[in-house]
Amino acid sequence: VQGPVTVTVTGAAGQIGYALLFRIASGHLLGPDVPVKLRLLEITPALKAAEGTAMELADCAFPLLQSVDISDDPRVAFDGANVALLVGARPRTKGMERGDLLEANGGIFKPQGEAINAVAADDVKVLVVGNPANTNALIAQAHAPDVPAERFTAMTRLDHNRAISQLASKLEVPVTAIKKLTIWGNHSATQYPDLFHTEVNGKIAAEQVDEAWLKDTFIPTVAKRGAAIIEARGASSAASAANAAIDHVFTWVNGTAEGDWTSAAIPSDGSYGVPEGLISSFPVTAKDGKFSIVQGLEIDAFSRERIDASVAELGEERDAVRGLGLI
Ligand code: NAX
Repeated sequence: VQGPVTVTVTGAAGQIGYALLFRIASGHLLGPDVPVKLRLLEITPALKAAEGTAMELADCAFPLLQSVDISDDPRVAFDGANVALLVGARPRTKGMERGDLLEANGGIFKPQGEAINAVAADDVKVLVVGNPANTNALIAQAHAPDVPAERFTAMTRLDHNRAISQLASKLEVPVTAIKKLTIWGNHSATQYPDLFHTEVNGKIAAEQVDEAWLKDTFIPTVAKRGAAIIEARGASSAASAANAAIDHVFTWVNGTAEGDWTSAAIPSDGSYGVPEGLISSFPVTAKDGKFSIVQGLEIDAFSRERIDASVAELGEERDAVRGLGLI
């Protein structure tokens, strides 16, 4: 039997936190045989709410859950973390410019990066969920020079899962018939869900749908799904986001299936013309606890244009946080 894994969750009292913690504690993050120690980070005013969630966690009597600790100090919360889920972030509020948003998040992700560098376990794996996720991951990474850069990732798995679901519904196939879907670029409206390498029962997806649906329905539906959820539910996606975070880490630790890949935002090594160092979504496989970018895919002009546009946005965000002295 494996020893316990310490999982730190930030923004633990938020709505994603509420959907996430119970699944971590029930064994869905790492596997049904892996005991878990939870460490929750919240801002001081939300500590009481986090205590309430911890009471409910206790009331589940989860066999795998060994402990729950709560703190408002990153140096305490990331102590010994093997997995760090950075969910808490500063949302964009009315009238806020992008620069203000990036600066406010710099104030969160810089100290968290420093704390991870100082006190997390040597094998720490970091997933940033809080938006703007890719650039927040870049900020945290910049302040954790002793942690290998590739351990900082950002979440595009929700976009990936949304795209699979939309395609499955269009072609009236089960989601399990779909393999090798890719989300490229930024977790934002510029993201590019690519069907040109996706296989549906072994055949290329883009050849099974008409071009107008792909361009005018599929791509915008996936990219704007978050807004559609807010419109319908009156609150942003939480359970599906938590589910995607679980999927991202489970895949990272346990690997992708033979003959398939997934999407994750990981530091670019320059593949597919994405500038080195940008944390961009790619087609990735996972093996032995490491993500690798799938190599050798042919990118046609249609895809190239969309990948370039999303990557250009990531470059602008990087330049902006650099200009603010955050990286
Ligand atoms: P909530 O506002 O419900 O919860 C956020 C929590 O973070 C709050 O409890 C807040 O007190 C806490 N927090 C704020 N600053 C903190 C800090 N410095 N340290 C620790 N905790 C802190 O938001 P929720 O709906 O849970 O969403 C969380 C984040 O996920 C948002 O940034 C949201 O934009 C982002 N999302 C990212 C997605 C993705 O696919 N990458 C999809 C879902 C979601 O929109």
